[in-house]
Amino acid sequence: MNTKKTIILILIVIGLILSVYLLNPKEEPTLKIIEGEKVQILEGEFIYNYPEPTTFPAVVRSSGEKPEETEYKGIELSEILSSLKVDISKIEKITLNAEDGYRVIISSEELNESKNLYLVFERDGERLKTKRQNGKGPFQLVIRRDPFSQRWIKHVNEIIIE
Ligand SMILES: Nc1nc2c(c(=O)[nH]1)N[C@H]1C(S)=C(S)[C@@H](COP(=O)(O)O)O[C@H]1N2
Ligand SMILES: [Mo]
Repeated sequence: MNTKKTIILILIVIGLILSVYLLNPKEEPTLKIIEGEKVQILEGEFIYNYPEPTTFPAVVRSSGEKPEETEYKGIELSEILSSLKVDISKIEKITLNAEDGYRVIISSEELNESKNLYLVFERDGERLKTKRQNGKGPFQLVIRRDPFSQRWIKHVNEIIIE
């Protein structure tokens, strides 16, 4: 009787632990890079472990809040593309798509301006949270010359190169 109860208890505990794992799958963020027929899926770790990310200050103006001075960490867009062997000189435009359907188009002129476009993954030393976690990440494009941040596309999950 007692061993039966113990076994049932152990099974319940195992069931609970399993359900916690199954209901909270650790979603690894990814970024899809599309260039014609070529599709590359970048794992979050590729971005997070990028050898020399850039840190820069920015002022964030979220609607209804006062401007906030922050520090972002990310990678310059043209640099990621070069590291993926994309020929920057042949790009006409880049379309960035987000999880919520938001879309931003970057012209080749903008791409060639240095220190303007950054794919960021950290703000003030903290990883950007996902949309599900009510954050602005896991990846966001920060356009330093767009001070009102309308084009700072949050939750970027696809980059189309044309
Ligand atoms: N994915 C996504 N990014 C987006 C938007 C959006 O609706 N979806 N809105 C844009 C606009 S119009 C503004 S003003 C800023 C506002 O972002 P925040 O309020 O989270 O700071 O995000 C920009 N990036
Ligand atoms: Mo906005």
